[in-house]
Amino acid sequence: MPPPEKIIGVIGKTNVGKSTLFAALTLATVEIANHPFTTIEPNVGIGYVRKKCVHVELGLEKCNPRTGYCVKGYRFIPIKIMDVAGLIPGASQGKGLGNKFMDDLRQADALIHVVDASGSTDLDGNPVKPGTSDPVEEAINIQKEVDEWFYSVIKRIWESKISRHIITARNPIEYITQNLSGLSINKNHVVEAIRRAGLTDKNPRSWSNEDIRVFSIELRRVSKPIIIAANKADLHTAEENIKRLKEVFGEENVIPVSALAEYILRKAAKNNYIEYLPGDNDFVIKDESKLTSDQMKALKIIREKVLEKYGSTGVQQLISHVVFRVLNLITVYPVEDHHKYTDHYGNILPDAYLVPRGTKARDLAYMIHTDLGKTFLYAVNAKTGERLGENYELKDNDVIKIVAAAH
Ligand SMILES: Nc1nc2c(ncn2[C@@H]2O[C@H](COP(=O)(O)OP(=O)(O)OP(=O)(O)O)[C@@H](O)[C@H]2O)c(=O)[nH]1
Ligand SMILES: [Mg+2]
Repeated sequence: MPPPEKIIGVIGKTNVGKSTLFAALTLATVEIANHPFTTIEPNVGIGYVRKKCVHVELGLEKCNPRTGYCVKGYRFIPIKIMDVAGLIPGASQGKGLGNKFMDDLRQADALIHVVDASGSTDLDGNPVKPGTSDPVEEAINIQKEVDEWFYSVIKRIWESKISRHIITARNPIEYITQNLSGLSINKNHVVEAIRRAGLTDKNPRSWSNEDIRVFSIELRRVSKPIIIAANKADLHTAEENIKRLKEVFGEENVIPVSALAEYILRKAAKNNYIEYLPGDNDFVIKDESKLTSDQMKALKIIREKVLEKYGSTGVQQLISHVVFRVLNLITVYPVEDHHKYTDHYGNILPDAYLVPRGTKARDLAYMIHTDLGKTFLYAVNAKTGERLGENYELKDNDVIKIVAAAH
């Protein structure tokens, strides 16, 4: 089975641009024949992280991705995105679409928190004069809401199940992990949250309510880290607010974006009006005669107010940051023929897997096929020809062949 799929959730209050960001992220700028549908469910779709393709490093002319696509030496690797609707103040108490929100959120491995950095929507999502609403306050409020929700879910599971059986559980940490696995939580998350909560030396059997609360807040941070997308950066009132957001949440946790600009650029690229690769700092107009004067004007504004000012629309940088830095995934390319870098149909570098840093050669074998994992003999580093044992820790951009006893 392929690597466990990570899901990135998009959250935020009403009207900040969640759906625009989701639409931009899931709009591929090229036709992808083998993946006609980018939307899996109405609110779940495939986005793409951009990465220099290893075929360039190997001196190959091209590759044949089975999923995603490769343009101008950049590989666009699929990743699941979810538009999580219905987060309003009070959602954790079951207000609004609270339950649907919780259901979606429990699956997410990381969260993009879209904030209206231009300050043109109030806390309830009503439009107000740009610059009059405070995005810092908005961001703090929403994240508090997420923490409250998370705590309420953990507390419920704890009271209804964990507290009764943990007394007899042989391994309390395993037992806690098991009961929280529905929240996309693993043992590493639990251990790390316990450490951060300062509860390492206290047996979970005797945790107080306050201990459970501190633990659950740390667990949320570890298992569903939040990155802020400071959206509507194209509006002039955003600049000052972006600075303030960075001061409060940390430089690396706030990324200025214009979801609308990215959406317009991708759409125009897809229609062949412009040449633009998601993540680029500029675009080229292909045929001016195809564009209306309004469209020309919009493109000019995007160039001046977004690309020249921020170096990109920020959308591609945002998703790359979440995948490679926050989730700490690396890219590995499994192949069957380590001389030609192909599968047995002759497709060059057909797969680019996003796997957690720390994944071993044998784990990769299991991801490709259970049989390959079971009968694993050794792996081959296709770049060097070197033989690798089962415990070899995969490195970013490794091209790997697995050799197994029977397959
Ligand atoms: N100027 C500007 N407007 C944007 C941007 N992104 C979204 N908008 C506008 O903001 C409004 C709300 O966008 P949506 O994407 O529907 O927001 P949402 O968060 O999904 O809203 P709900 O689903 O109602 O919670 C729309 O009018 C968008 O065109 C942006 O980057 N810049
Ligand atoms: Mg929406």
